[in-house]
Amino acid sequence: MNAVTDEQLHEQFVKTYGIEPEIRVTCPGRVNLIGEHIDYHDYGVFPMAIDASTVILAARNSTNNIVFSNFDPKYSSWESPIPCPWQGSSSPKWSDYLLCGWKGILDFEKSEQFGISFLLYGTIPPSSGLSSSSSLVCVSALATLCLIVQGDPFQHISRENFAHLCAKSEPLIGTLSGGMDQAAEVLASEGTALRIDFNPLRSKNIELPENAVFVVVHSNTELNKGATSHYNERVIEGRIVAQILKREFSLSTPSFRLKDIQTLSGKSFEEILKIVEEIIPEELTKDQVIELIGNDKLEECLTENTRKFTNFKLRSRARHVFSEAHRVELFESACESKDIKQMGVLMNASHRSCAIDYECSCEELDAICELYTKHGALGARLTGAGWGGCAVVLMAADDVANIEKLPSLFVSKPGQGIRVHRF
Ligand code: GAF
Repeated sequence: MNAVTDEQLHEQFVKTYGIEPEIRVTCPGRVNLIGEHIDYHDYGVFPMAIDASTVILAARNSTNNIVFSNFDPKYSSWESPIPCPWQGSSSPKWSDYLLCGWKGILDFEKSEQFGISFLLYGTIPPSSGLSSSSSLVCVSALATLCLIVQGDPFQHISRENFAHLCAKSEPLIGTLSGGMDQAAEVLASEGTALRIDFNPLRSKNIELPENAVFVVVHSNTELNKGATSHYNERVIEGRIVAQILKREFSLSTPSFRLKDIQTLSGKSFEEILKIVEEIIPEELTKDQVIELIGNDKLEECLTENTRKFTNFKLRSRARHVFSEAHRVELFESACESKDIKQMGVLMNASHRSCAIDYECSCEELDAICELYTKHGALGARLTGAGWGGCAVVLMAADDVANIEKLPSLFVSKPGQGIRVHRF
């Protein structure tokens, strides 16, 4: 679809609903530069918002219906009278993501349901690892909030709490995702990448070196159909590792964070890594996990949809998490000292770790990374959940001409976070 102007969207809203929109919310997608699959273990990540975005126009209506329509006719409209009984979906459509954000805010505000009309338009390629789904949750949540409260919504709830709320609402559609995507989309500032940390959620803006160019490249495979199940499997494997670490290091709660372990055990980073390699088994069946940590602890790890898993890879997953967390720290330092070569080295190592230890890459993503590296990329890695979708490539500004003929999606500059316009 060609880019649509604000005027066209406005016109479409009036034509569809016969009323004027009250609010426009715009939310960017994100590209994660490094720190993959570690947000849900409370480790820091390094994303930036991108120019592509999702836009929603919204108004209260007097029909007592919740109505969602999409500017793109390939997505059919969705409608429900109120009270709408929606509680989640395990095979989500675009409208289910909107319902997550809508429900999250109504619950938070303890608000009655009211008639609402949404018109959506988006330029973030779906199922591409650029977080189009979280942007749907965020625009819907913010539009709903703005229809409930007056003035600046972020005076009512901080951006951090809002991002956290959106992240907590999203698992209603079945993925046990962490909080990176919503945080990146809500907390981003134009011109800088973000270092985001969790529990509690916080972020700092990080200037990227001027000669660093990040290119987003589509592998031309959408996130594969098994991605949600693979993702949830990784989350559960991590929770099992955290249970083993809790027992081994006498932690008060299951934790993957080396800092927590270090504080308690007084051991060095290297000593702990060595112990972890020794005490975490490579692979266990469900029965073996029960033998090791007990059925009650395994139950604490599982959710209704993940009870079916019967085999768990643990040691290589833990290796990825610890090494990736360490790479994020090094990437931040390299960024601050404008060492783009080192940034590239870390991105390549991250991709290898994702592919080998975390097994979340695919042939097409590996091929894209290899192709760009052959053409002078300093670093190339999958971005987002993996199993399809996009890679992010780091080029030195002087070398960008080398890749002009390669299939890129866009060159990305750090974009602005979610924003609201009241008409
Ligand atoms: C998806 C999830 F939504 C994020 O929370 C994060 O885990 C990412 O995959 C992998 O780093 O985008």
